[in-house]
Amino acid sequence: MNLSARPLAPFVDPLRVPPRRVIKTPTRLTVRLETAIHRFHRDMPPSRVWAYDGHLPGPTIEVDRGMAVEVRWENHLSGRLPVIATRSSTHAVDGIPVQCMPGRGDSVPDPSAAAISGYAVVHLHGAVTQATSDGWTENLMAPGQQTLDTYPNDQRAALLWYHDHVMGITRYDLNAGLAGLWIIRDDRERELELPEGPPYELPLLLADRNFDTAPDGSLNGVLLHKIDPDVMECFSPFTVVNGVIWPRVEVEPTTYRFRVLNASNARTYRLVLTREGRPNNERITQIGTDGGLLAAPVHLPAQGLVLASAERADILVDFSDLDVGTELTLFNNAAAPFDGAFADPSTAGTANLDGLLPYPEVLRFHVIDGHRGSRRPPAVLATDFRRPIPEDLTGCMMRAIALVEQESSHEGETSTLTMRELAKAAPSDNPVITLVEADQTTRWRTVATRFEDKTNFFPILHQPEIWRLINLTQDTHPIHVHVESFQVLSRRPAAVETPEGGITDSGTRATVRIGQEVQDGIPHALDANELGLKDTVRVNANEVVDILVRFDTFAGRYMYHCHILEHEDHDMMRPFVVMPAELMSFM
Ligand SMILES: [Cu+2]
Repeated sequence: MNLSARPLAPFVDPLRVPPRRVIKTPTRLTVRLETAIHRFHRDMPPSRVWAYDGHLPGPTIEVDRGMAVEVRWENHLSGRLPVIATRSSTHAVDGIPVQCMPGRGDSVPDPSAAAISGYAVVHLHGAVTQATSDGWTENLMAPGQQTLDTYPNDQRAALLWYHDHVMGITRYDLNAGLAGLWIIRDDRERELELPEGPPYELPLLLADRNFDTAPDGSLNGVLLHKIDPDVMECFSPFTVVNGVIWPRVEVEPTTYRFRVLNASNARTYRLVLTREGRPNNERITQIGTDGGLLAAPVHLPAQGLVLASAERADILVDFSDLDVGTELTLFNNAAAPFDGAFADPSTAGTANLDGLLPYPEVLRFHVIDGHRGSRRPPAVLATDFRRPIPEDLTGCMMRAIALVEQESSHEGETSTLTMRELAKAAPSDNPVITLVEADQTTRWRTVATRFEDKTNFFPILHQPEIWRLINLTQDTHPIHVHVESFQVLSRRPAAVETPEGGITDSGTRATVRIGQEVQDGIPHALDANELGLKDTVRVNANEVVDILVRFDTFAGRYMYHCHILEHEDHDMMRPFVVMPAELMSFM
């Protein structure tokens, strides 16, 4: 197989903008989950997909803050899952990793996935909603059924997204197409006179996809979710932007606002804009993140804009100095699986087969004639939050969660990833995770490993808490907390020791030295674009991340989980229940 020849021509299809539903008054909408036909590329046959209102991505709901929207989600999905899910018995063929290759090759379709018939549940990621409208993973809607959810939208302006959340099969339902954008707008954003709506504000929903091949080797358009024995996540070779593989975007010589979301199952993107083969990220300014505006505009990190699954960035790109005819190309420069290691942006545009990145292309900008002028962002953006100071943290309850990979005891079975909730251990408890931090040593026993284990986290309304995420694995996990944004307090290196046999079904034995440098090439520090309000945070290998959570609006049962969908489906998800203080004594 010749990977240097692209199986599809890059940058030939124009960028599509999903249909918009702009809402200015309290409204009831109907959105149909439908089987539809979708064309991902001019030169590939159309694909069967599952999509909201038949569009991939679904319609973008744009709503002013405080305008409540009721959505009747109607499930009209028909037929079986429009994705062939396969598992290969080998990692590489002729030295090329199977995940880099289009087509199923020798891999075998999974009959259980082939029987999936369209159960769905919709979650609005980033929304502050009643628990009953949060898309609890087990509250399913079968084809022919519907649910009515209420979204108050009483929260700061931000890019949210709605997507499927079915227990155990979220990875397939998203791969099939069930995702769409939801934008909340508010007065503060309008005071800043930021571009609003096309042509100067455009969403970019990124996702990697693979397709099956016809006997002649050409792509036949059938979606393919492929895993192999060494890599439990699905990493696909083609980058799709708003439903189009490697689109081209015509831009006038002015400032554009792009609302970027990584909606991939597992792939982390490190985006590098290039001009004539050189990195050109200086023309990008980031103004917002998952939870909306940052306090001040920031430059991108030196290596590029890193977005793991579910992370968002609100960026301004200034094309005003460019001649008509100039081309700029956006590449992905992140290896998969991703562990947080630094990558030199000058390598952007090169394939990396070991890093499961055969085609680094994302999209290309063409500068055309039109309005010329640049728009600098104001120096002050958000004024409604500040970074926590030490006094804010005094007396905060701290909860600890270990991210753990447990190898299967059965030959040939993939590992299980779990989020292990920890509690302070008694002297007699064994095994424990020992946390060593400066001159302090604490011991923690494991109190939950699987989703079905008993609920341990009952955060109290209005009381801030520190959640400590301890990564005992060798990969990055983007951890998402439902219902309210949090602030990331710190990202620190950690030397992790897990003795042989230290990880069992119910117990965890490890020593974690927080703050001890590890020679791993990973910059264990917070980037400037992580100092805003986040709902998903990357926890890299050899790392401990502390976040400050506070639930201020709704009591009820919610979830937190890894947003690598193959991990979420294989048990990196746990419930928590927000409680009013006055009810705690009755528990
Ligand atoms: Cu994960």
